[in-house]
Amino acid sequence: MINQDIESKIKNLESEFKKSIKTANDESEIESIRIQYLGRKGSISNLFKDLELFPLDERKQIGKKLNDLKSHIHTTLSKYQKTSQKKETSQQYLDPTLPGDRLPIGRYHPITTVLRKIISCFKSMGFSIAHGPEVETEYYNFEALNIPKGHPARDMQDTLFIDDNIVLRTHTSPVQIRVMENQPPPVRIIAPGRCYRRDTPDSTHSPVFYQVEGLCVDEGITFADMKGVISTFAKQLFGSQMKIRFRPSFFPFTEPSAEYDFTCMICEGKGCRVCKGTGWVEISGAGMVNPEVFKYVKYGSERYTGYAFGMGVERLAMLLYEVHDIRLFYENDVRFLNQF
Ligand code: 2NL
Repeated sequence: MINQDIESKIKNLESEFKKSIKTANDESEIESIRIQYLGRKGSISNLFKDLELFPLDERKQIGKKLNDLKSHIHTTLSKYQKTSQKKETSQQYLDPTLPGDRLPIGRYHPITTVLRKIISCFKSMGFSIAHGPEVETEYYNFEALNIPKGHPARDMQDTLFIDDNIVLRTHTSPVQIRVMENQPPPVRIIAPGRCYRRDTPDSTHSPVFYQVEGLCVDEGITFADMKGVISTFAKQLFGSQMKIRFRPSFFPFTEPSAEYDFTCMICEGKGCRVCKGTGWVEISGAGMVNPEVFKYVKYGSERYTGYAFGMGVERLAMLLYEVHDIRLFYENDVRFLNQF
């Protein structure tokens, strides 16, 4: 072999390498080119073996050329390898055949769902929906409901004060007072909304809660009308086997007053832990509007009678969904909220 032969072999190898690296499509093709040129039995190794046939001075000169080619091949291969890796990950990311990401879809908060059920039930019985301010005067929150200053009910309800005379409403009754102030009978409304009390949170108390109050005033309205309305509501929300019962009670704004219970929906009245073996669960209070309240809104109590009732939305939601801690509704833990 003569000097020119091996030099042209080196040149050919270089141009051959340049061509083949351009056709390499992925990492495995680049790897097989690497083995072909730089492997232990590859083209570069073979040429180094040929080198032994040359005298020392020529060996140095040709060896340098061979080393240059070797390092050129080496750096070119690693460049290609890097860009190929990038290309492969970005191709994966953009692969249009992959299934799409599911869009997160929102849902109603369980309290909202129950509130909507309650509202649609009373709408179907001819009630209108009334709203009012959450920040109220003591007059609307207490006075007009026959709860005078110093009355134990004002302490009982542990009120949150904004200012002298200004409170966060402790119930939605002030909405009903405002409606009666602004329109003559007949009135048939429910007032759903947020209320506030200075309670320490526990499994059954939250300082923020929802209430729905109902009010019906007209000529000849009786306690029996209210029993019919509440019984229809109980059956619509919990099922047709629901029964209701009333127990005597006292509120300053109603006379007579009662507390009402539903059949325990957990054990269907047989007696269980939730109803403490009684078969009944307490819902809330109700009664005939006290004529003292009618005086404040200038309704003639000779001509008109009315009933009013309240209900706690969280309490109904807890019974409907078997939730044992009211605080879960206000912690916004999506693991809880996603179950509804
Ligand atoms: C409860 C349940 C109740 C009323 C609310 C009411 C409203 C007006 C007049 C008379 Cl404007 N009553 N609402 C009546 C009975 C019960 O709420 O347990 N409250 C302490």
